[in-house]
Amino acid sequence: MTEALTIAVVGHTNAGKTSLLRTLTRRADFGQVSDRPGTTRHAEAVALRLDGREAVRFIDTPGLEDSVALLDFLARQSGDSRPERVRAFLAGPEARASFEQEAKVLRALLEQAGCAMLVIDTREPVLPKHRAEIEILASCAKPVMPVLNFVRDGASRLADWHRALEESNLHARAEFDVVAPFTGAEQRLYADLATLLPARRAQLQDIVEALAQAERERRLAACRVIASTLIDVAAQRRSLSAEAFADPEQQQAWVRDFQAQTGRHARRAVDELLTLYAFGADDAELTELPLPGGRWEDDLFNPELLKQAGRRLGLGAMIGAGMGAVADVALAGLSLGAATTLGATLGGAISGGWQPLWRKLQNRLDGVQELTVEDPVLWLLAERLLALARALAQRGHAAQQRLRLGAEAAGALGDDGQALIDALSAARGHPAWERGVAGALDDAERARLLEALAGALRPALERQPA
Ligand SMILES: Nc1nc2c(ncn2[C@@H]2O[C@H](COP(=O)(O)OP(=O)(O)OP(=O)(O)O)[C@@H](O)[C@H]2O)c(=O)[nH]1
Ligand SMILES: [Mg+2]
Repeated sequence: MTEALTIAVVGHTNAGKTSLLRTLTRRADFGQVSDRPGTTRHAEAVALRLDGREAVRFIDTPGLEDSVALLDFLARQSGDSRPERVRAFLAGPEARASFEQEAKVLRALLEQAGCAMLVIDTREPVLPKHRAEIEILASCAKPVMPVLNFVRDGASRLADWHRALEESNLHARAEFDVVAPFTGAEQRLYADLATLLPARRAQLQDIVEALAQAERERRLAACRVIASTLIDVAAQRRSLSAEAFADPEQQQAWVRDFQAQTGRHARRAVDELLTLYAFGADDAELTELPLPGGRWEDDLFNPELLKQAGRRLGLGAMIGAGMGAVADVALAGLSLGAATTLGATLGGAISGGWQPLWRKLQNRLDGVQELTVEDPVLWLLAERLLALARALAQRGHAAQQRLRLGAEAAGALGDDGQALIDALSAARGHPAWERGVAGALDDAERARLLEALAGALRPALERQPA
């Protein structure tokens, strides 16, 4: 097996070296990231693992500080070639004194790495210190791949940097925004690296393919998470006896419990999506996904949002049509039925000689009230989980800001929504398909519906938001 490629990540302090590594390795917990200069103090390795093995070994390094003075110092070292002069410097006393930080960087590049990624904050003007940095790195005689960072920032001076790099004979380069990476930027980065490392071409091509495969698998897994949750909620059904229903307090508690249970299904999906995209479920930045009107999962029963979802579903003012019977119960998004659907399901299964038992059951169920969710709730839930999955797929693991999902969730389903809702109606007759209930049943039929729904969700997940 080919040995993992080792890449030293170098550059000026605060250029985003540690941030780049968080994003490339999907490790939000790697190293320390801060606006303070000189955050990373030592060279530290971190691996990109693909298919269970180390594909790339990165070495994060401290920022290069006094590059102009160091370049001058290197020129005065003894040795016939530039790498020899760097070695002489590393063996000398200054590598432990005034150039201690720089020595750590050069040692990592010269002794451990096969190449360097030079991270550049493109908001900075090109200064002599940057040119000196490039000269110093060239002295190590290893391929250097500039990674232009902060390219989405309004202050980015991209054209100046393109020119400066070409003047320094660095013709390959990658553009990146570590906080919000462009789709495919990561794969392009490794593909471009192959032009600098021809001997590693096949290995880098494998990495590109493994990354693409991992992305496809994550996307499919995300669709399955969403599909399974939609089945849970479509299947969700709770009954209440006629007497209990007559008591307003019990009735309201029943509705609240039902809504809370829907919220728990939604929350589980959120947690699973966070884990899938390697954002910790207890990640402080993501414990809340603030939306107008309160907590993410409570909002699923927000009457105004439901009305909007109902309009997108072509239902007009239909929402809550079943609520006329109980004006004192807030039933936005919920349907009330006298256990008829459950009766129908049992009725289908119990035939012939079972008629007497069936009649008994029917009597028992008489007067029993049932709650189920209306289609707009499913629609809203599907839209939000899709929007979340999309946002997570595009989020760099260096992102420092809390993820905010707002109005862009509306419309996430596009034209695929109606078919999805129609397909979900199959789950309504199967209360046992709700995970977590007593007697929950994950049968082949549920699995088939799950796969069909996941397949239907995929185009919507792959579509880039406008
Ligand atoms: N918006 C945005 N912020 C970024 C980007 N890259 C880095 N940052 C921020 O820039 C600051 C410095 O990032 P670090 O990753 O700590 O930089 P570094 O190069 O490792 O810095 P030292 O360890 O001090 O040498 C942090 O506040 C990051 O959140 C980017 O592409 N976009
Ligand atoms: Mg750092």
